[in-house]
Amino acid sequence: MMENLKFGEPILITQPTLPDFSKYCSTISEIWENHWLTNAGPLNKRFEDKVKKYLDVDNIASFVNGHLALEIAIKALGLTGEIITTPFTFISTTASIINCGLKPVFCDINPNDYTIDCEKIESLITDKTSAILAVHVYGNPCDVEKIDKIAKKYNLKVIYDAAHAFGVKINNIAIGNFGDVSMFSLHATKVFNSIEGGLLSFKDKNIKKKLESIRNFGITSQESIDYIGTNAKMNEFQAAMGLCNLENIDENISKRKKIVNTYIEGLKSVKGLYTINMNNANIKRNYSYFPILINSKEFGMSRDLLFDKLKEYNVMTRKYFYPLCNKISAFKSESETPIAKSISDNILVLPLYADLSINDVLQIIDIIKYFNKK
Ligand code: T4K
Repeated sequence: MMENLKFGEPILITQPTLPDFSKYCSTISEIWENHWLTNAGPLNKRFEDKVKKYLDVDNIASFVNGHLALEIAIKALGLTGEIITTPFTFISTTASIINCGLKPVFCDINPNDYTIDCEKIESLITDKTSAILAVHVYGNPCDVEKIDKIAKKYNLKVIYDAAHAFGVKINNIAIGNFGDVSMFSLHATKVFNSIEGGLLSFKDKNIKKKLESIRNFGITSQESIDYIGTNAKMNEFQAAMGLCNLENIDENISKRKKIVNTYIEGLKSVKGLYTINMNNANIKRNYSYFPILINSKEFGMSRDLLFDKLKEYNVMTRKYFYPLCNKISAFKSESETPIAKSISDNILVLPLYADLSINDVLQIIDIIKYFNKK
């Protein structure tokens, strides 16, 4: 152990961004004035308006969390049968399909940015397929043009799990404008948080009422319940956090960018360690995660051993996303997705959050380099 490299306190994979305390207090003081806590309150409405502008989309609805938003999107689009999706994601994506009584059909990913491999989608389409649920994993945009072409050809709906992609743009078009519906997670661990929270942006403004009704038990008016719904309303404390954090979002993303560039520069000479190419000029990124891929032979140590060793030095990394969603014990799937398996077995996500100091990043790089030399 190189004692001088060990952190005194654990460096966590992430740390939520919090607004100035007095700012939050003054925002929530409105709740005491108007005695409105949840169920589409005034702060919630203000938040929806502001975040819609920030995300540069035509239609938006807010939810208590991203996961329920995803389930509600599936229900509101009236999907049935099978949905083609990626196994390389957080379990929420797969669970949303299964919880709605549908079958996830797993498509392999591409090895460059780990999003769904569009060349492999068509061979998985059957007469039961109703949609493609793709994930902009780590904020890397899917090939939205190819997915759109396939969806049009086979008359499928497209949902993007954009949980990681808040603020991302492709060719200056905000990412929530692609597909039929996009889901953004506003969980504490995300680039932008409302404590817990979720958003759906959607193309067809006619589904707005349905989405809002399903999030409120299917109630459409005091005397009519037109859908079997759930309770997925964002409360006023969440909306207040969203409003406050929205003011700092651009500053946070630029701090994250600096951290990511420091990692990339510091790690580029490390043998057997690969990072995603971030140099596509047409993509505006949000720097939500920093994954590294370990080739154990070249690096001299497996991903799992590196994970353990970094922990000894108080660097808390995560194996996002391991296990793969088609290899979990709770859900048996026969599908084989070799590229996703190899990425999932060798990926490690390094600590990244706006307030992580550059000195700490440099120290993490030194620790990784130290193991690389051994
Ligand atoms: N789709 C995708 C692709 C997703 O990644 C997610 C969520 C969803 C859908 C569903 O959206 P939500 O329903 O969550 O809005 C975390 C998050 O809980 C989850 O939101 C996220 N993806 C996933 C990738 O990461 P865990 O199990 O890793 O969380 P946990 O509790 O281990 O926290 C991670 C680290 O963050 C810890 O080191 C501690 C730190 N932390 C966490 C919290 C909550 C803090 O420092 N403070 C905090 O308040 O899932």
